Amino acid sequence: MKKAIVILIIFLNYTIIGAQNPIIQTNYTADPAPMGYDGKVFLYTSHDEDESTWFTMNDWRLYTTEDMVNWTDHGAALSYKDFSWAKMNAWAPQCIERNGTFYMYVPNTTREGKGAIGVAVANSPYGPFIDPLGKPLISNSNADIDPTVFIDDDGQAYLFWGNPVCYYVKLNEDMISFDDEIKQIPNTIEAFGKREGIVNNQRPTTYEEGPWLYKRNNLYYLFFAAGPISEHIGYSTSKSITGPWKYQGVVMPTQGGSFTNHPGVIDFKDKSYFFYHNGALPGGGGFTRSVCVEELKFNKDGSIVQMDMTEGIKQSLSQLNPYAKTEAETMAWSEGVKSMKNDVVGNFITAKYNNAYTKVKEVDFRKEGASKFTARIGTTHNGNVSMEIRLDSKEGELLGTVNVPMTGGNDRWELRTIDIKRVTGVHDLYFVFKGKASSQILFFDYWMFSM
Ligand code: FUB
Repeated sequence: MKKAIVILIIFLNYTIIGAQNPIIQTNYTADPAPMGYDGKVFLYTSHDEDESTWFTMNDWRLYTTEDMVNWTDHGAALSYKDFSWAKMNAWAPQCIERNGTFYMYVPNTTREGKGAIGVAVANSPYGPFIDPLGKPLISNSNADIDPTVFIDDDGQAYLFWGNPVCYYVKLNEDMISFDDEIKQIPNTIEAFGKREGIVNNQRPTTYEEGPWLYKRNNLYYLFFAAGPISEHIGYSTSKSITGPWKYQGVVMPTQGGSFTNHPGVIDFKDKSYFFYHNGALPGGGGFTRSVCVEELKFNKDGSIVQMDMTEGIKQSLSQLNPYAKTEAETMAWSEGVKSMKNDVVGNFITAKYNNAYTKVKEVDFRKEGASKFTARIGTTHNGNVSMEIRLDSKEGELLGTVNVPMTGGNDRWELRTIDIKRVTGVHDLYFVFKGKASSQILFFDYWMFSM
């Protein structure tokens, strides 16, 4: 009975009501680090491996959006293996742009077993990122996790990080070195609020980990994952980035089935957004987490309107053009789908089982309408593998069915064009994958409509 109720809740949550959270369903993701750049949100995340029972985390992934509802998977942007000195634990990252160069700050465990923060540099937000130092940027203590980077209006960059205390240092203009001494924000009740529950001398305040810096109307905000565990998100403010910080309260209470949480905040296209993670996907939990986003609102006095974890952002910021090539790994929602990458086509998706699907939100076919559909697609299975194109729900109006050619592998693809029932106006688009195989029913790389 209990199981049936849980299944019903998941069904109502994700299928009927059309939830957008968690925003990534094709992998377990955590520790969101959003960056607004060039009209897009670049969302870097850490990555919980499937079926993890510990923090089994090997790489950092990248997702982008222009509309806040359809996200494109760019695969792994960086791995701990890209740092010669690192042996594991690709934990919470953050990337920032300075003068056209991108700097990604990441924690790793060193080959000697110590916590450390490295920096990787790229000419593009998509990478490739390389380690310019060949050694950690910070190797200060075992508290060296969860870096957050911030460039103030005067051009001075700062790195903040740490668990169970918050350290900070001024970075040099090259962003990969520092001359200033490392300081610690005094871990006082005034700065971070008093921790509830069992007295813990090492953790007297709510500050736990995962700091994130943000500035609005000349006020600095320090968001952080707060204890006791299971974590909630709290925040402090200051008129100066070096403090003193004043604890302001809870941003998001403990919710969502993961014992950690992690904030990431940006302004994008005239709104502010709060990213976090929970354990809400099927199979999710403390070591199989998923990134979500809410719109962040402020009171008139600059304080933050406390948020619950919700179904997420339902209104797209702009409509998607179906007459331009769109990657199959661009989606607002999916079930039973995994993203993959190879050297032949880059990122693509595969369907894990019959009736797996992806949804693309708010596609504008315009008054003129479309009557043809093209996809790069393939399968390793003989016969009866197809992809249905439907409108507005998984069972909605059928525009057409692509019979998927047996190409023999995801290194071999065919471009298929079919006639479809004419479609006009704005619709959510569903690709529903059909086939009898028990895994990897088909491979799907990109699609476009034509008139
Ligand atoms: O994802 C690994 C660790 O869990 C992060 O570094 C913390 O912030 C917590 O989310």
